[in-house]
Amino acid sequence: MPYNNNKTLVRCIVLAIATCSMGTQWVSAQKKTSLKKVFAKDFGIGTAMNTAQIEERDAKANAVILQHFNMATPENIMKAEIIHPQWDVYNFDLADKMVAYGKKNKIKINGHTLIWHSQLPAFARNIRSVDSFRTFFTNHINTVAGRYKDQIFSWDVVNEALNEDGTMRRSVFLSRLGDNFVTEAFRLAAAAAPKTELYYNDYNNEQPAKRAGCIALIKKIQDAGVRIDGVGIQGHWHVGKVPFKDIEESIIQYAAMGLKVMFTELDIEVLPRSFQGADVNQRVASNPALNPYPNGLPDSVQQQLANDYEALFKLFLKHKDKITRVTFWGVNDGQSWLNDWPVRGRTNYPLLFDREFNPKPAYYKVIGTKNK
Ligand code: 9MR
Repeated sequence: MPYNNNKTLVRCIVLAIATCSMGTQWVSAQKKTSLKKVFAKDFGIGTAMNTAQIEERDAKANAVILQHFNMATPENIMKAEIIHPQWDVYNFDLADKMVAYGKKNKIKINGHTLIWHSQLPAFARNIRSVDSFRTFFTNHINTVAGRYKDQIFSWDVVNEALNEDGTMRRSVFLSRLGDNFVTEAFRLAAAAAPKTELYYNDYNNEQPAKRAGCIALIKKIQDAGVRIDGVGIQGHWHVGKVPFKDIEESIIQYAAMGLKVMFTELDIEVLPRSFQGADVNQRVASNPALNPYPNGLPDSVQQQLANDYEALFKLFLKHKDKITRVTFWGVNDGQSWLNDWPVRGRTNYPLLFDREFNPKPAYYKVIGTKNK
């Protein structure tokens, strides 16, 4: 019996040492690599941040953010609905916290977003008079861009003003102000925040028809003598269907216009969906067939995801002279908006870190692109 007890004890000790050393290895593997360090000479590496992260209420997320990212975009809290809820009421609380977080941790903040048809406060949607709407538009940009003029690095001045065929989206801004509203937004932002970089941001603007519309829109701003510094390609793509050729062509064409090119909301989703893009108004009813991996991602899909991310970063590195930033739309899979869109309550896996904040195979492939 004592012999058996001893054997058990020895086994326990061996197991404890092994577990401990695996833990140490995991921690040191985590410690060793860092996205922002690996790509330091190539482009900035960003993440979207939600409220809990901005308020540092999520310690694990905070550790990952500090280790891997040197740029960040507030996922929601600088949108008009939150920052400007009523005609003469602004709520800068969380935006100020985000700015302070960036300053404290040497993370450059991209403001998102001044003018967007979605997440508009109800009062703005209901303004009927053109003059009043123009006053709202002007006050909003002056006040918000003005407040952060020396504190944030860049603004997505206008977000998603285009349809898939490259025509202007029939938004409340278009109907009240006409199609010059984009140029006017950039003119106001440039005056309110002269040192902040100013970008136009959209999804699917790597697709040929929408890209042509985007180029025409930006040319209009440039021809008016108004400053625009760059274009954001959001990068909401689908595993196995990442449009590499269109992305490369877009990087080349946008850069040829003198613009900085950036990938602003990158994620690669793995769940079934019958359309591309990121129009938040498109919704699909819940159905178990649309949520095939509630308990984990099969290896084959995990590998495909890793390969897509690898190919994407190889492409980014090939054009690193034109690309200034790559921002992921979230820190880890659990936080992603894609768990609730276009179908609510699914289990999606679109980012480089899993629900426990462990790096996924895609993470290692991305890091590995620098060694090839
Ligand atoms: O990720 C954001 C999600 O939390 C919000 O519910 C959603 C509401 O409109 O907006 C998401 O972010 C969007 C971004 O602001 C603009 N491009 C598309 C993004 C995904 O919908």
